Amino acid sequence: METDPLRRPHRLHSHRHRCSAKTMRTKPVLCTDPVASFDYFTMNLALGGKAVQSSTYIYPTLAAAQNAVDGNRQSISMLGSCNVTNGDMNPWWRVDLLDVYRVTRVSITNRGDCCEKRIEGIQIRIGNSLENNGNNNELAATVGPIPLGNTKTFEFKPIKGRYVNLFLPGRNEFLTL
Ligand SMILES: [Ca+2]
Repeated sequence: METDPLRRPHRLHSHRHRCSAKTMRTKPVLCTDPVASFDYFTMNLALGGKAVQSSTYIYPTLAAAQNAVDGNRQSISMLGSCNVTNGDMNPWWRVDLLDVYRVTRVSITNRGDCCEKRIEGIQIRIGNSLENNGNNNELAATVGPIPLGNTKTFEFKPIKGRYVNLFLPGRNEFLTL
């Protein structure tokens, strides 16, 4: 198995996850909301990453970008564990994994209280560039329908990168995870 010379598993183990070891072995992508994993150890790289977004809805705490990687999959937006942008054109959300990894899957939990179609068309983009806020990085997958409050995992060939973007091009939308 090819390994990534840039990986730092010890640092990851020290602060990156709240999942128990048992949970990580048996349900590697069910520990939190959006999850990025890579193919040597399966772990939740997104948890503990630093998230930002194109804008934040009027309730800055309830709608904060970091809520999408807080380890809590509560999908009722008003309970404060989802991110929400304003309804701008081309909204985006990005998590900085704080190091470069070979990312092989991303799991996304849709909002559970309304508006299930808002998530459709989101592009998962991964790479090391911050050009266009990271939205020009390699396209890993495009999100289709996800039922209210459900989680879908997207698997793809390994893509090396530090940034994982969820980018919704071409329409005015509230981007919520
Ligand atoms: Ca959350």
